[in-house]
Order: sequence, then C-alpha cells, then structure tokens
Amino acid sequence: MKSSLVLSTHAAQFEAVALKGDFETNVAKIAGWGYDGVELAIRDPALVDARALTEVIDAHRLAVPAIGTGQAWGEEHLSFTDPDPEVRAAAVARIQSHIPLAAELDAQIIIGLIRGITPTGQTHAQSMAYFVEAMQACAKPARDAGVRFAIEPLNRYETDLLHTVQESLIFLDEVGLQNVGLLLDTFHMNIEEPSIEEGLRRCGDRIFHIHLADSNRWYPGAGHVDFRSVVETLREIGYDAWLSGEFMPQPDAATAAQRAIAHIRPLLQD
Ligand code: LER
Ligand code: MN
Repeated sequence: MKSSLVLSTHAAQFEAVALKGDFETNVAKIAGWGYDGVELAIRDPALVDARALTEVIDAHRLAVPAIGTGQAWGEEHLSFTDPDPEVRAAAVARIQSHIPLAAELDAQIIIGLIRGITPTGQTHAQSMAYFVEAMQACAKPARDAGVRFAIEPLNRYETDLLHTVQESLIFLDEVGLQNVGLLLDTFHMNIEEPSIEEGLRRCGDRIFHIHLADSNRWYPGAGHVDFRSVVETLREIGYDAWLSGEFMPQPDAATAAQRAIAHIRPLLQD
C-alpha cells in the first residue's frame, strides 16, 4: 500500500484538505514528508494547465492516485440529483471532462458530494435513479480510456444518498459497470459502519481507494480509529492500492501531514 495526501489545485472551501496555497510549494512539501502520491481536488479541469501540473508532480516523483470532484457541488452546486435536468447534465458533463486528465495521470475519479442531496419535494428513490443514470453516463465513456470511478459512501450529516458499504454495494450492482467501485473513508465509516473492519471485508475487491482520517477528522493517530487494525484488514483482503490522507489542518497543515505519515508508515512496514 502507498500513501498520498489530498491537495486542492485551487483555493477551496472544503475544510478537510490539510494544505491550501501555492501548488508547487505544497507538492514539494508532500514529497519531502515522504508521501508517495498526491490526490488532487479539482473543481473544474478546464481551470487546470495539465502539462504544468504534470511537470510539477513528475519533478517531485509523486503519483496521482485519484482526483476529487466535490468542489463542483460545494462551490457551484452542480449535482447528479438536482431536479433541474440542465443542472444534472452540467454535472455529468463536468465529471466526464475529468476523464482525459484522469487517463493521463492514471488516476481514478472520485464521486463524493457531486451526487448531491435530495431536495424538498423529490423522493429518495428518484434521486437514486438519477444517480444511477449519471454514473452510467460518466463511467461508460471512461471504459475505453481505462479510467475508473470510486464512489464514496458519506456520513448522514453530509447527504442522504449512500451512507454505508451495504447500500453502496447494492448501488454498484445497479450501476453494473466494472470500472465503478468504492472509496472508503475511515472518518465516514466510523460514523456509519457497525464495524470498520467488517465493512472493509464486505467490500473486498470493490474497494478502489481509501481515505484516512481519524474519528474527529484530524490526522490518523489523533482520535480513536484503530489504524493498525484497518491496515491489517486491508492487507488480509488483498488491498494493495492507496491510503490517502484527507483530514483537517489541525493543529496546522504541516504538523497534521507529518503526524499522519509518522502514524501510518510503520504500520505499512510491519
Ligand atoms: C470527500 O472525500 C469527503 O470525504 C466528504 O466528506 C466531502 O464532503
Ligand atoms: Mn473522503
């Protein structure tokens, strides 16, 4: 398993991104702290100079395991489940526009809050039907490019759509595409799963990506999640991909990032 840290390419409001500010400075810091990769949070790929971005990342010998897309919801309110068909179409088009960059970086595309929240007057079933439709519209054209999508179950305080592993596995069956799997985030799992380890085991090879944050959404080691047991379980089920830190910049960004890797590294080497 390899370690990465979430970094936004532009200033963003989402609070659980440890580092904000100049991109290259942050990439250099992440490499210097010993991470193997950088997970990029990108609101709109049209705002990103792909060549400049790849040069910076290559220069620091980092990989990009995944691209987060939730800022398009947080800052523009694009969503797969909006009652307005134009907003849904814009959300699908935005996610599709990540495919070329994801293919170039060999990164997965994360589906978190871009799924939206059921608005008043719309049924949950209708939202789920829109969500399946949007996922298929995004994932089908990505198959030829070899791009995968990781849907992230989120806790109940953020959305009403997909909280648990159990619901998400049923959802994956409905989508019915092999390039769609799950991103499991230990912060959300600690709220929604009866047992984090059992949730990981149930998912097995449908786990495409992992986010690490402790129970309080601080860096791993700051709360009560047992990361030794999380890593052992992942190893047991044959997960051999990325553990990506996504936590609050507490007590400050640099300290959080360094304490996270200090906590996780030894577990990976055991
Ligand atoms: C994004 O990865 C995440 O975990 C969500 O909490 C975004 O709101
Ligand atoms: Mn997450």
